[in-house]
Amino acid sequence: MKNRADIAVAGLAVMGENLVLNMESKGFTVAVYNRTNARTEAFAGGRGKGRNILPASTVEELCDSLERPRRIMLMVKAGPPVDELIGKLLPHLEPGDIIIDGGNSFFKDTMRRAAELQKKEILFVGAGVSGGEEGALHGPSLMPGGDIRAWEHIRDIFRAISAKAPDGTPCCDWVGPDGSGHFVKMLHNGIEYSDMQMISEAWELLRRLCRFTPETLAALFENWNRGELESYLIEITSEILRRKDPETGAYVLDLILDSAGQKGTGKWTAECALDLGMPAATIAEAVFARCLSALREERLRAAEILPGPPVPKAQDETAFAESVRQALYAAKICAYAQGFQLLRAASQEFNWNLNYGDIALMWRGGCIIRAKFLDDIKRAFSADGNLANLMLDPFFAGALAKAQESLRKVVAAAAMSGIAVPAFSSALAYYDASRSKRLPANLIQAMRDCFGAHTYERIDRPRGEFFHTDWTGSGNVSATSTNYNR
Ligand code: NBP
Repeated sequence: MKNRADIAVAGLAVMGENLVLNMESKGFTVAVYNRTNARTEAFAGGRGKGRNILPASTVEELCDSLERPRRIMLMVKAGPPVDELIGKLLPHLEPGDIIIDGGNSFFKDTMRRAAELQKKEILFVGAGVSGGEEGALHGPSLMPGGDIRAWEHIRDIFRAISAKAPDGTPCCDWVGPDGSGHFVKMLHNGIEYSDMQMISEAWELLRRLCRFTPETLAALFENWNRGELESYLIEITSEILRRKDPETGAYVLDLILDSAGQKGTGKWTAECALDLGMPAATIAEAVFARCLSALREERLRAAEILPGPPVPKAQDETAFAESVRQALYAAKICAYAQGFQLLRAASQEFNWNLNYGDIALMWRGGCIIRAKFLDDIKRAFSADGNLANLMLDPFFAGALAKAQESLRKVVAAAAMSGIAVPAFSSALAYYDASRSKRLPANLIQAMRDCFGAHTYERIDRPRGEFFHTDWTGSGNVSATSTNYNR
């Protein structure tokens, strides 16, 4: 074993431990530290035993055990623990050393830390790590961003441990400056929320309108996984549908309470969309859908009071199932279009100069939203790096032209049957609003001007000129001095 380690991992909960084992299996010597030393000892004497792992009981010992420049990857709970640990490490570091935060930190915290550490000449990297504990052990998707000078020192380790796409390309590339790596990871999770919600809505429609059995449904999803919807989430859906509880013999899915949890990255994505004024409505709907599902007691009470229509059986189940498949594909394109629109807005707002196609490639392996579909997104952005909206790429525009009718049919059938499909509905509304030459927003502007003298622009005058009408005849023709038009 080498005297000095190639890299350190601080934080030995499930993600940290698995990343260490992954790094070690690729030939790197890894120094390890955990705030509670008993965990370090348990790991070194357990899963880490007999491997090229150097346990450290203090941060000082950890820093001493590393090659220079030091590379220290933090795998601790996001938030104050990251600041606390960085504070403990700093006295033992030298200019040029590298701290990588591999946790799910909020990208604005990463931007703050990057700026603070830059003053101390420490190279800070915020790396999104996706794929859960399995990914950490066998190959995660890695999305590092921050001080570009760190990349040459961590590239080989990161690419070695990352997942590989079906063509062998590592699912890891440099994302961009300061908080961009963590932003991209957050966005990945937001998209994951919408993917999961839309798949669940598709399943609900097939179950209730086609009355398919779990076995038929599982076979259907398996079949879908051979086409344009091919993805990890569709694959696990068919496996989940088949799984039976060994004790009761019932399908496990039927035993699971319909109240969805969340850890907050979907909410962050929706908040960022609001902050940047971007219509990522389907991602936000997926977050709200989980919130509504969690209000189970209220739903049960309302179910006794609020009426809805009877749920009819689809007349041609095979045809309806195909419409649901196409609707899912169309809605997925709309949700990803929203995600990339948000990414573009963030890139412009923070001057990150992101490469959207390369980001799509990083998600092809290891992570939860891995899908064949991402290759088409890469192709779209390679053809036009300034593509304003994914839906306008010729391939996706063509796919939407084919599938939009199915999305309408399915949303209409759901509405007439009283089945809530918030993500499908919101994707359709996004599609239709995005292609509308004229929206009813002129009435909104008129109302705002009427009650608040907020002014409006006119279609027969240049943009940037603002007008006010004396709607009530009160003689007040002066507009508010604050420009509320944005
Ligand atoms: P947790 O998020 O459960 O964090 C536990 C770790 O944080 C332990 O090592 C704990 O040390 C350490 N820690 C805490 Br809590 N407060 C600390 C402090 N003030 N100073 C130093 N260490 C502190 O672990 P995880 O599930 O392995 O996730 C690690 C990171 O990776 C998180 O940011 C998570 O969001 C992210 N992530 C997780 C997944 C996943 O699937 N779990 C996937 C992708 C990313 P202790 O043992 O002394 O309490």
